[in-house]
Amino acid sequence: MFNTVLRNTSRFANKQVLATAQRSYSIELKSIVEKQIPVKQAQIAELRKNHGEEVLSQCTVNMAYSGMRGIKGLITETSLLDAEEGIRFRGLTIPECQQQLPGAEEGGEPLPESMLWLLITGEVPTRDQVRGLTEDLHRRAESISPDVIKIIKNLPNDIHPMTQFSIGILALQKDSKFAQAYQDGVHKKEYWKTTYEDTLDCIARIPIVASLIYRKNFKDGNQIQADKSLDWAANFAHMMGYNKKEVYELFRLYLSIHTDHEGGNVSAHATHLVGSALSDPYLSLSAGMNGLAGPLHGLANQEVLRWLKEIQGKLGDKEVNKENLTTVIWDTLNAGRVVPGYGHAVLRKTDPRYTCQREFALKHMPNDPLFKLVSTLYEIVPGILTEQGKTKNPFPNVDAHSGCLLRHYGLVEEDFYTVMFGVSRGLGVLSSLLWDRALGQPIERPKSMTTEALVKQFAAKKN
Ligand code: CMX
Repeated sequence: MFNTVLRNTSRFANKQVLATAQRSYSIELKSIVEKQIPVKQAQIAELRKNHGEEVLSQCTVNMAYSGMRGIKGLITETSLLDAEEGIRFRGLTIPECQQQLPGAEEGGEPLPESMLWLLITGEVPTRDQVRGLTEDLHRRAESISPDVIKIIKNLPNDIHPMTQFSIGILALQKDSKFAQAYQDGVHKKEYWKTTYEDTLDCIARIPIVASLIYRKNFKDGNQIQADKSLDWAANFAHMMGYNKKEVYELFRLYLSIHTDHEGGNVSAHATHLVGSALSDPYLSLSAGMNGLAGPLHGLANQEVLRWLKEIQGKLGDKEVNKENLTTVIWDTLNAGRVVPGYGHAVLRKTDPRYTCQREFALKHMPNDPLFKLVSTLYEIVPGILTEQGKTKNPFPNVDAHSGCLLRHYGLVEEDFYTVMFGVSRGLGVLSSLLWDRALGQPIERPKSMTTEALVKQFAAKKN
């Protein structure tokens, strides 16, 4: 229905009316943020006045040597992760988002624009607000610099798509309004305004960067122009060359659920850290993407697919049954490798992002052979990891499922999967960065120690 509405709008609407609508909608989002900023600032001032010296969390020596797991030392407003329950985006679980956030059609998957609105404002948008945001993003995408297209087209194909994506985001940086405003001597109270502009410009343009990388690396190299009658996610699928209704729905779901996972994960933390030096949103996001490109983080979706194919290769003509799979999983573990797509630094249950993708598969592709393999692995991997006794969480994470869905619809190039994750993650980490600027978060600079200093510290205590 949403598409039809959009199509009808773009077909019949008087251009001037549409331009007015775009302006008023985009200003509406910005003005909501503007109104929220003093309220949040006052809330924080009150909290700090009353509780500023209270201990939030302790840091033991073990924690310092274990990737700072469990130390509460960051403020991220957009989402919160519970070890048992999974992610809540501004207080809403994934099923609640699926129910409440406007989709392209009644009962359909949420539109990432709806999620973006929620992440930025904490409010569920109306259908009209989402439509306005979609139009605003289309308008912002139009002014992507031709230089960016040229840079991407000239990148050699043997550079990994994630590296190309990071380079592409850096190429967009020359249009940073924040960087320009800073050079012009903008007052620090105004930082958030150009961060807002960069955030929306960047989100509008990264699907062009990503789809161009895809077309160049894996297809005929020709850029497919945007279809402005489509929403942001469907248009991304379209620019990659996929135009089925089911693919549009998959993209909407995929690009909504990968947006945010509170602040401590590598991509969110890296974006926040780099942004804390007042590096602009493009520089910050590119840094986050370099973290997402690690195999223990976002690249795991690529690794899962490679591993599934490896399993299929090893089994050959043998039946895919629990016994055969058990042997293959132990082979992976005994080779000193991780089972990709399983485990998590915070979660201790099956990731709800896995569950909603599984539900999508059950609804749209229940007989897909790879989905059956993924499902059988779900039945046995947790038991094997528990038996091995190392991982704190033997259950699947988001990356265990996403590849088999994409592959089902013909998106077989697993080297590209993390780029899709990155396009989505941009929405969450840039929304957070916007609030970092709005709240005047300072440069991040935790204290580090040397082992020698710690040894001395404890020796001194003993004496
Ligand atoms: N397979 C095998 N061993 C695993 C494992 C897995 N899936 N998950 C954890 N372990 C091991 C760890 O490597 C570690 O071993 P050592 O003691 O030998 O170093 C031990 O179990 C304890 O690890 P943990 O505390 O349970 O997990 P961490 O918080 O250190 O790491 C994560 C979390 C995600 C990096 C880890 O579970 C992992 O490597 N998983 C596989 C890769 C993956 O799917 N990453 C994607 C995560 C989601 C995302 O960010 O996109």
